[in-house]
Amino acid sequence: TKLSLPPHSPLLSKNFVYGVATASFQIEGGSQDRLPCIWDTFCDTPNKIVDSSDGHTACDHYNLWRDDIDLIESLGVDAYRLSISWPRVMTQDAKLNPVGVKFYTDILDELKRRNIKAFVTLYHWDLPQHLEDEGGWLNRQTAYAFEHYVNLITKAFGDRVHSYATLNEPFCSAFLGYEIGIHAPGKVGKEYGRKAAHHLLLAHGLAMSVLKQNSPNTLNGIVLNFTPCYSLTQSDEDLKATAFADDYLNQWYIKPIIDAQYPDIINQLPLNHQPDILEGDMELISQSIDYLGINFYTRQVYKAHPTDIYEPIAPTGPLTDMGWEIYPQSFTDLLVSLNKTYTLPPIYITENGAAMPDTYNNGEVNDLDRLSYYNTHLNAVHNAIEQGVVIHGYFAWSLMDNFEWAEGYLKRFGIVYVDYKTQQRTIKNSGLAYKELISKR
Ligand code: GBH
Repeated sequence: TKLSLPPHSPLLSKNFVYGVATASFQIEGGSQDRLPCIWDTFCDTPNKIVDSSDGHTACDHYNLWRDDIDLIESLGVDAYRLSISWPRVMTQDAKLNPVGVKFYTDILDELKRRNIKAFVTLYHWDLPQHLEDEGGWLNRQTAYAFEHYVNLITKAFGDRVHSYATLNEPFCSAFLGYEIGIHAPGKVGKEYGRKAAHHLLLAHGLAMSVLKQNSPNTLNGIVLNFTPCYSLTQSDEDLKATAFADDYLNQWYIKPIIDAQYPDIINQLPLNHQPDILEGDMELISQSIDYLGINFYTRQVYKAHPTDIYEPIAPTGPLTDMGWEIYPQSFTDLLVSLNKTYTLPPIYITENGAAMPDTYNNGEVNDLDRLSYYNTHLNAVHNAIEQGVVIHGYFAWSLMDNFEWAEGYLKRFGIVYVDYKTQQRTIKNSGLAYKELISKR
């Protein structure tokens, strides 16, 4: 029932940053005070969300944020990673919405007062619906709309923020949202995914320029997710298929940022699947970042597919409630291999965690499986640092149970339990163990 690391681990030093993470649409509710976004529309579309739920109330953080900051403080964390709802802080005619801006400046002021570092993500998937109506991330203009929003909001926030991330997981927006359609806006087509990805990366680049101007003293970067790819066999065809999957799903988002180019497989794609890259785009995208945020949950095994290129193999090993394999070694392998492949700035693990069963007993929430996931994965981070990877912090996903996108409220990732009837929060045993680890440093 404890999180334990080797004695003298860098993860036990005071300057290693521990935090908890959330995202606006997943916790806030309070939708009456903001513009509609693509996730509102997606939730209103039949058969997209497993429990037919939506984000209109969620964890009611919109009203309960003061209590939630108390909760965050009580965990003893150094940092809180939150995201800004673009549709809350901007109006349809591209001006700041003072009500939305005040919601966040109040939160940021309160965090500052309590000495909790604010890690602010500027886009965690809640695109204003009116921009989607103009084509969303398939429209290059959306990148410029993002640049404009980032310019206004970072000026409004002034010096309240410790770190900015331009985007959370452009892979999810592009691939899940515009290529296979299981996330908002639910577009399906191989001709869409790469184009959306390029406009997202362009938006990142444009926003980086703004951040360098408006906010030179914050730690500015991007958050990418990685699902490391393993080949089922050592046969040439399986290895080749797996390498393709890795380039298509993972390297596609980091290589342009660090090396100013897409993976070579771009030349194997049909012309109408390729993005429109204009002069100057790759320079914008590859500007230096102060840190790289990495989100990690699981790995995936592949084999060659007779007609398509690669085929994912259904995992067998131990699984989380999401059906994702628990394979902590792949976390270490991923970090070591990224460090070998690229010249990287310091890394922050901006999300790691698991949906697992909780049992409520006498005011105690027992979630031993989640606790053990955290234990093995924190040790995986330790092992990566031992092998030379520079990692400055770790954020648990998530602070509390919340709207898990297409899974609705059925999957629980929190280290704090949320009773959605009463909105009561209860720190789970994993949360208590996290708190203890942090305080024992
Ligand atoms: C994150 O996405 C999000 O940032 C966060 O909002 C979300 O709540 C959290 O994770 C939990 O889902 O799809 O079976 O092939 C992570 C998304 C998870 C996408 C792992 C790729 C690979 C397993 N990634 N997934 S599978």
